[in-house]
Amino acid sequence: METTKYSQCEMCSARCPIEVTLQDGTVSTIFGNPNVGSIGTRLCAKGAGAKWFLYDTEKPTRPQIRVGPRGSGQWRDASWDEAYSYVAERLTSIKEKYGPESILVGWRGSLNNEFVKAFTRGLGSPNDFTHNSVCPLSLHTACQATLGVGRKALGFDIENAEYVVLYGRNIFESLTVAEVNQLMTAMDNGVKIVTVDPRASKTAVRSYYWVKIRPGTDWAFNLALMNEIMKNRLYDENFVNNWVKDFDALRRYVEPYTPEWAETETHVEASTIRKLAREFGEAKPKVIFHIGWFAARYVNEFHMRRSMLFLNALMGSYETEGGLFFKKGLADTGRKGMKELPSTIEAPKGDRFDCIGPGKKFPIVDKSQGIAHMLAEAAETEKPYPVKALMIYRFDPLYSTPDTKRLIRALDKFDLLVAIDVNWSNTAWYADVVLPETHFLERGDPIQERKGLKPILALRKKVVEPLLDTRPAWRIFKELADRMGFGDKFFYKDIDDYNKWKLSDTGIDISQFDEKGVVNLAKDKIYYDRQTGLKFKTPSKKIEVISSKMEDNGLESLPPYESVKVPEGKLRLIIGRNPLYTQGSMSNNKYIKEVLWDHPIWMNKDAAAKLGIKTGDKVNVHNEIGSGVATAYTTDGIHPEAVFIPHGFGKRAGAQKLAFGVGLADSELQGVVSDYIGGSAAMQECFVKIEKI
Ligand SMILES: Nc1nc2c(c(=O)[nH]1)N[C@H]1C(S)=C(S)[C@@H](COP(=O)(O)OP(=O)(O)OC[C@H]3O[C@@H](n4cnc5c(=O)[nH]c(N)nc54)[C@H](O)[C@@H]3O)O[C@H]1N2
Ligand SMILES: Nc1nc2c(c(=O)[nH]1)N[C@H]1C(S)=C(S)[C@@H](COP(=O)(O)OP(=O)(O)OC[C@H]3O[C@@H](n4cnc5c(=O)[nH]c(N)nc54)[C@H](O)[C@@H]3O)O[C@H]1N2
Ligand code: SF4
Ligand SMILES: [Mo]
Repeated sequence: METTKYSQCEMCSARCPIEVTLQDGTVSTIFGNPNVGSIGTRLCAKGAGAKWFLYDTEKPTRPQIRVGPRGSGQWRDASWDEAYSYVAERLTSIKEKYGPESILVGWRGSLNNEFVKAFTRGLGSPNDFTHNSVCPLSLHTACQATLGVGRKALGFDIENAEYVVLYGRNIFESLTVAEVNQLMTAMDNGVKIVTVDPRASKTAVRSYYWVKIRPGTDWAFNLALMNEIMKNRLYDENFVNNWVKDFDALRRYVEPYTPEWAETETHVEASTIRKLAREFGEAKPKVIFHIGWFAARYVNEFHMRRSMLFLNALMGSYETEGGLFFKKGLADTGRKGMKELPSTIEAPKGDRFDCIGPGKKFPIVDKSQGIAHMLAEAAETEKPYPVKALMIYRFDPLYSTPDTKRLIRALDKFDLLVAIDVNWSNTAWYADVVLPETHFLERGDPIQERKGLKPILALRKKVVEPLLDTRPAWRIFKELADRMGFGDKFFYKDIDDYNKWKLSDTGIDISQFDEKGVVNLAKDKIYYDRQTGLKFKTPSKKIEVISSKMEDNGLESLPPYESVKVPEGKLRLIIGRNPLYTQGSMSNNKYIKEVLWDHPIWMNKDAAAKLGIKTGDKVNVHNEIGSGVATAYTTDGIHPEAVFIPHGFGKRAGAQKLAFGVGLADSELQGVVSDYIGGSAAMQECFVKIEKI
């Protein structure tokens, strides 16, 4: 018998709404949910790989307790009861001996955030942290310091834009289906894509203009663009007068940064910068300087992202058709918000492990995000206190944060490592206990509010019964909390009960999801009034060139640009995603592996020739942090200072037979360097030597 069910994909964090067809209870096809306009209707290759992942047998099939040394891969099966007792007893004794703050809980943002946060609060630890410091943290910090809101408050009306400027934002490969659809529609409408990238990505080659920039110099490029736009009064005066605080300070600041100055620094011709500035000025406000996503690249990332926010302000492109917009949610449709479990539990106070806070190394970083790559330093220095237990949910810090060897040494100082994962991550493989979560098609999760111009609520429902002895997050955290003596804080019976509680103030009933899997909250697009109604949440309620938040914390809002340098004889390792892998978590998928087994290292043809290297040669890639072997691919399509590999290869969990050891892991070559203000790991402050083997 054929049945159709609606859910959400979780092969990456875009969570595309899906329609799953079952034949006699077995998944036959997964497509996009046709009821959701442009964000539905299609899946990417990774989404299609979900079916293989469901029936994959190389993942943990029941709770595992380590019996050999850490990382040896020697495990024994355990019942849930035994695994919970093992974790709860050790957490309790660590808490008694070292205090709750010695327990760290790291997680990648997901629909289950609320259970992880509530659990950490229940433990009494101030130390939960997300994966964001190795993704968009600097961008987020820049948005908060400049606009008073986080990066997620903004969306992009790409379909109606005239120009979309992408700084490495590789929409066609580092993709979400919705954004790809939007950009393709925009291309049909005649949009001009300008891609700034040292490398000919698949987005760069489909662009109107590919700006082959010298890696790490986007800030200089933007300073010169602003110089040209301001000098020639190409900006939106009305918008600037209304919404930009200290505009004159910005004008004075960019004066020395002429296109000629930028040409030397960025290797982009001054005439190109002038031409683009003029074209943007003519097309405004329908110009989007896409603020991007994965900001974890350079030490000056924070200022680079701020310059993008300023450029959008000069174009007047906030809250306009074809520009950026504030995402709208339940509150904008006259409803009350959904309830969240953590808000019912008091947040623990006290110093954090990651040096966030006034007077600390990262005074303006959002502590609700945390800084994952400070793990090693915290364990090494034992400052402000020793850290002893690490619980990880849906995150693989041992693969996703820089300097694997250093982190392993640091993890060895922990008394307890617990991983809650659907698969064998590198971190799970190194843990003491693995609690396997059920595949996303086998479980329900909390309702998601998908904010946008036309917001919706989306619900993940169980599509098939679990095949293995796994449990969903709502149950794992509830049952662990029970064992730890704070089960009363997890008061719901099951996920349906929890979701009904979440909706209880909204006026929406859970049965409304039955028909389409989603509830549409608005018929028409919602815009705020551009003259009076924009929701910047800075103290001045404007876009702050001189940022109150920065100045209050002793940080200079407009510091001088510092020239970028590459050490003699070395090349900069730049990174990115590829369309078939999701970070580190797709490399053992049989469907995906059939299409892309390994990936070569891209080198500039001339730079490679100087080293006697040509396409197909095996090369040794090394530096003071680590080394590895790759196959060279030489091309004109990359700046001579750079070499490129995508993240996702060189995995180390022995149980993953397809992925194990295939390819080069960038995290084994990167040192721990931070953007000194934004808090992100500056992963591309990484230089390597390459030799032919
Ligand atoms: N298929 C797939 N899609 C994904 C993901 C995935 O894993 N797989 N992950 C999702 C996630 S978590 C994220 S954060 C996003 C990331 O998406 P993007 O922000 O688009 O990032 P990346 O793919 O990391 O890098 C994109 C480009 O940045 C370029 N680049 C390197 N150095 C510089 C530089 O100095 N200046 C400029 N301008 N460009 C530079 C690289 O050459 C690369 O082409 O993708 C999301 N989508
Ligand atoms: N060196 C280097 N480091 C990087 C990057 C890079 O390019 N180079 N990219 C950075 C970026 S942009 C990001 S976003 C991060 C990503 O880093 P992570 O957040 O660590 O992402 P993944 O590598 O996808 O690992 C996520 C883990 O979650 C598990 N998982 C997936 N679905 C579920 C689920 O439903 N439940 C549970 N419990 N687990 C699940 C997967 O099996 C996997 O082990 O890495 C960052 N780190
Ligand atoms: S972009 Fe692809 S992998 Fe990510 S949620 Fe959508 S279909 Fe799934
Ligand atoms: Mo990311």
